[in-house]
Amino acid sequence: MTPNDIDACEAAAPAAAFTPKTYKSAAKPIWCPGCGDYAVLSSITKALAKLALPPEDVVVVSGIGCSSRIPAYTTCYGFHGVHGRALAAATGVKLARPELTVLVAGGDGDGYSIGGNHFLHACRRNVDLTYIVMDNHVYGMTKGQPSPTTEPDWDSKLAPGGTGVRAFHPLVIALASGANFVARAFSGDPNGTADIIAQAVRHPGFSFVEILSPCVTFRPEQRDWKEHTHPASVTVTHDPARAARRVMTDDGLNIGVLYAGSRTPYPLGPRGSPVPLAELEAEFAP
Ligand SMILES: Cc1ncc(C[n+]2csc(CCOP(=O)(O)OP(=O)(O)O)c2C)c(N)n1
Ligand code: SF4
Repeated sequence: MTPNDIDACEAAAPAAAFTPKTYKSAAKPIWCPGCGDYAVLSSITKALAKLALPPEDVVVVSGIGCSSRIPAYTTCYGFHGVHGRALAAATGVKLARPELTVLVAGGDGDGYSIGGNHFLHACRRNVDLTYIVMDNHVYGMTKGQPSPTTEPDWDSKLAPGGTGVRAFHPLVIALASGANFVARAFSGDPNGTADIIAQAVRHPGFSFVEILSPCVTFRPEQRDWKEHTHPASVTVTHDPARAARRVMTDDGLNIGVLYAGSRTPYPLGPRGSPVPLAELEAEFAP
């Protein structure tokens, strides 16, 4: 074949199809057998295939935890950073490269304990990111300590009799802080979760997807989520107060897109005219 023949063949070939496999790296996940995070990884790859996003146009950013291993298992660009700082790193990536799709992934310990403050301000800023939290109500990687979403009476070797401390409510916090899209998903429904993630990516601004993802090792009873999760009986609302009232009073197991807002996302281009550095230095000169 001459180079011209090759050009002609390429022109005639259909555009490269994106399948979930396109986004799966050769690295083999080391999660415990049965961990919910396997299915979340699969949902992320299905969502990206549905959106037909070239892997090189997607960045997956995480902190530390079993769930935060996700970037290594994808073919997208990845950043596995420090514990609780994934949202800060992701915000920097999006501001520097607004044309990229930025997903942030991690656990409830990473996102709501050490990263709690960053979570509030990411919701407030409303930068166009998709934040996926695999919530198993425990620190899996460090062997079973209670997390902010752990039930107060969960009895374990590390917290005998339970912590007695009320659980954090991530969806209400997200709504109160300004997240522009709020959904709850369940890892046991990978197709439904993929659909929710795809909607979250498409929605402008800060999208928050809380995924119930069982830790079968330290919370084996979470296998029962399969029997108890159910589709939300209400349709999505655009009113944050209404959404907050609903999630404050629901059973914590209803699945679906619960809120879709219309706040203007944080502007990604340059803002205002930069002040020359010399001028600023002069102001602070002794
Ligand atoms: C600054 C810092 N503090 C504490 C740790 C220890 N640490 C690693 S992962 C983790 C919690 C992980 O829990 P979660 O985010 O819920 O993820 P999971 O492992 O359950 O997926 C902690 C406390 C750390 N790596 N760095
Ligand atoms: S410890 Fe829990 S969260 Fe971590 S891989 Fe095992 S099952 Fe998953």
